[in-house]
Amino acid sequence: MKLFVPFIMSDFLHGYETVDLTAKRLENGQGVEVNIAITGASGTGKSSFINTIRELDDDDDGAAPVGFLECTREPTPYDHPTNSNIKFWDLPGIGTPDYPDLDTYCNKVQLEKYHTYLIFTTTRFTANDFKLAQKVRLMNKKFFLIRTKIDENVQAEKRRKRTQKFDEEAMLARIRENVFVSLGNLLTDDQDIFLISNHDPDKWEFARLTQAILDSLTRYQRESMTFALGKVITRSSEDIFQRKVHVLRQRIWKVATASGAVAAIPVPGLSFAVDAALILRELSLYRSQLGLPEIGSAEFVQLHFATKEKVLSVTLTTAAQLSPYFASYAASTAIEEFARYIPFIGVAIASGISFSATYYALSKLLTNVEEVAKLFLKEAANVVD
Ligand SMILES: Nc1nc2c(ncn2[C@@H]2O[C@H](COP(=O)(O)OP(=O)(O)O)[C@@H](O)[C@H]2O)c(=O)[nH]1
Ligand SMILES: [Mg+2]
Repeated sequence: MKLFVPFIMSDFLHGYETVDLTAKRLENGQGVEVNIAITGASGTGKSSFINTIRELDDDDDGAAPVGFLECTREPTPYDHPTNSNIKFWDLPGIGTPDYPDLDTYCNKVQLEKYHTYLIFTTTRFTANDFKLAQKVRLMNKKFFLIRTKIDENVQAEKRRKRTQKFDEEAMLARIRENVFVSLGNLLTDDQDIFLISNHDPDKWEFARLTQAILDSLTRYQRESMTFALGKVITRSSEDIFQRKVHVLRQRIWKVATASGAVAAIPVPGLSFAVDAALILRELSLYRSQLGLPEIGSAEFVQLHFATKEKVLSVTLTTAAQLSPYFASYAASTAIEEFARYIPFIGVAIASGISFSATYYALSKLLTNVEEVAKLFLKEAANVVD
């Protein structure tokens, strides 16, 4: 236990404020705002993209209106349904009556306030798109060029080449090259061009785009944004799944610190004090983030018996069910109970034990949820095939 004492001691010397802050940050990265600018000419699929990444249908409540021809528009923020700190800003196109030129546009949409810029285009890359890209580069910020409606290109090309062999890779390479050339020297890497369809987020480069957005954010922003990605995207990309595991694992020490500071609730059967509610809440986050189905849901009911059992094994709801995860810490309980009677140092040692026990339990729980989620995804994929 000695290992943890200096760490916790320094936390105590900093007072309870750091702990309060940690507890607040634990709430899904609340308090960190992420503004993502969605821009480009009208009809290029900006609103559709916002709906797709939020996993909403176009006619769902709160979805961005899709298919509206040119209309007077203000920049409109769309909150992510589970994290209002993430805002996708549907920006109007430059050259419309209210935004006749780039300067007016930049002032009205407050171009400098965004963290990441996505410039949308379909068949024609316009002069305004070019100017906007130039402006973002001048602000020393990153932009991505999004070429939408790839599904339509694929369909058209297939129709045309009915009798010959259709080479999708070659067609995609051609589209990428065209966009890259239109950008002059504004982009140095053609991998900053993303070929997507808003109607098929599990195809082409939709998943790669979501990853690139994450990469462009700071660590705290990345955490909120990663958690905001929904089931469809998580399940369609192994990479996003692994990123979620990674972000959840990085959080463990923060949760353990918060738990170490409020050691209060004994774990039944172990006379052992940890913040069980905090651990159970975190476990529930692991399950929902890694895409495990709710017990009793249609998806759950269809699973094989063995998989059901596994899903149930990580669906804990009471402090008593956590006991096995602390079993190897039982031996140090006596030290903790004793240490409580020694002021200050005693609190630090007691907290140290809660910290390490919580850390240990969360690591184990996350590993288990990861394993079960992979098993579940494999089974779900087989059902689709
Ligand atoms: N086939 C196809 N149609 C799309 C795609 N993205 C958007 N659309 C359609 O294009 C039209 C304009 O889309 P919208 O999102 O309103 O464009 P915005 O004006 O840029 O916001 C709508 O009819 C959409 O359904 C796509 O990736 N593939
Ligand atoms: Mg729109």
